[in-house]
Amino acid sequence: MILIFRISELFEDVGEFGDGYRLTESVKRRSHLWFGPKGTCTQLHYDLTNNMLVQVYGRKKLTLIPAFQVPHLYNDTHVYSATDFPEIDVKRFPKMKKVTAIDVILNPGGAVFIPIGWWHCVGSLDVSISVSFTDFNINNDFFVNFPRVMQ
Ligand SMILES: O=C(O)CCC(=O)C(=O)O
Repeated sequence: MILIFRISELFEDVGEFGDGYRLTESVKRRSHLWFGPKGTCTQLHYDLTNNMLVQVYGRKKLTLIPAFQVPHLYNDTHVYSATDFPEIDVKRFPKMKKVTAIDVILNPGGAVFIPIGWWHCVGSLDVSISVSFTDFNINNDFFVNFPRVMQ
C-alpha cells in the first residue's frame, strides 16, 4: 500500500509530455514503471491500449511487429505468444517465417509509440528504468471487448 502511494507521487513528478495528450486525472492508474537488470526480457505480446514507452535510464532493444502481420503470429495465452521470438521453432510455428520485425534501440531520453495491435518484445541491454503511458486523451481502453477465454 505504501509502495503504491510512493510510486503515485513519482508519476506526479513526471508531468506532461505535450499539452492535451494525456488525461491528467488518470496519470496514476494508467502509467507503469519498468525497472530491472540487464538481460531482462518481456516476451512477445501485444497491448490492449496504445502505449508510449519512455526510457529513463539504460538502454532497451524493442522488436516491433506491425499489426498487418498478425495473421502470421500465434496468440497462445491472453495477449502472449509461446514463441521465444526472434528464435522461432518453425516446425511448431511455421507461419512465423513470414514475419518481418522492426528493431529499435531505445536510449535514455528516448520514447517510442507502440500502436494498439502491434506485437512487441523488449530486452534490457543495461540496468534499465522505463515508464509507459497509456492515459491518452482519447478512448484507449480495449480491455472491455477483449475475449476472456482464448481457444
Ligand atoms: O519495457 C518492457 O520490458 C516492456 C514494455 C512493454 O512491453 C509494454 O509496455 O507493453
